[in-house]
Amino acid sequence: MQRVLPDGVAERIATAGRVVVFTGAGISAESGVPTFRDALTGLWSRFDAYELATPEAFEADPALVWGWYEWRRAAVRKAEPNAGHVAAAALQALVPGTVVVTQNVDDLHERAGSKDPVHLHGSLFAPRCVAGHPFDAPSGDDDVPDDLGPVPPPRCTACGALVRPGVVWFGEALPRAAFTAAVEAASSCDVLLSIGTSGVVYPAAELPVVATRSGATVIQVNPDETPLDDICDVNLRGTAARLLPALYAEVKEVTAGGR
Ligand code: BJW
Repeated sequence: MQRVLPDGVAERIATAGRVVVFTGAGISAESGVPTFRDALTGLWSRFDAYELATPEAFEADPALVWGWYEWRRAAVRKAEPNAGHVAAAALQALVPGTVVVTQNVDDLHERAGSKDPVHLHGSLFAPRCVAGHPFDAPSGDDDVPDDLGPVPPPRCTACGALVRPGVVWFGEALPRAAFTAAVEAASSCDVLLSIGTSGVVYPAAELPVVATRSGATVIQVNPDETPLDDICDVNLRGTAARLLPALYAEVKEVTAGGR
């Protein structure tokens, strides 16, 4: 396999006490899950994902926002983890102390075998009512049509309030335990891999900066430039499904004593 890492970086990862694999929507792009920057398709093409992911949008039109999340939930159910998710899980198994921290609300890291990924922005699979009661997601999602439009959200069986997606929208606080774990991991790691994130949504985008300030080596994997380029020690230009397996193979070779 073609080498992608500069000299010494595979050794640094292989011998790290702690590695943080920090991911964004780009890692799921090659599984067919659209990123936030991608234009939406079909019935959703006249909407902007960033504008739908707000409490104000849900308040103004709950059926519109709930329908969009149902459509996305069905799309994720049909998607499979790609080689990038698989390599992230393999790296976690290879280098003890590796933590996966994701901004994604899909479950592709878990399905690829990553252990206890930290979800900073919640999950498509944990809806709750607006008063905070958990709600059992309906089964039979595979039957959701591809052209699903607005759908009125269900009502909470405990209190009758509207059910909303269990995700973090703009202006909402990140789950405290997840964010604390992520900051702790970023400030104590030796290496942070920032994969497939535009690095513009805060406070998650602070994590690579926290790692840099703490003396970690920060490696970015992204086909495009991002605002994080300047603080990264290594910028690997390309897709996660192509570059992460190559990165993993180099680290594995080091741990096997091959270099
Ligand atoms: C590939 C690829 C391939 C493509 N391989 N790569 C400081 C400064 C300025 C503003 C703020 C600030 N602090 C807070 C704010 C406000 C705001 C914010 O950040 N605004 C900015 C947009 C300006 N932040 C918030 O509101 C946060 N809350 C908060 O701060 O609360 C304060 C508070 C405290 C106490 C009480 C109350 C409040 C919350 C942010 C929540 C973000 N939520 C979303 C939606 C989640 C649910 C859902 O999925 O629907 O999270 S928005 C969206 O952005 C989603 C993502 O997780 C997140 C990040 O996006 P990501 O993952 O980077 O995706 P993209 O699409 O942007 O980029 C994809 C990248 O992949 C690109 O770079 C491609 O090139 C690359 N790519 N193919 C590798 N194959």
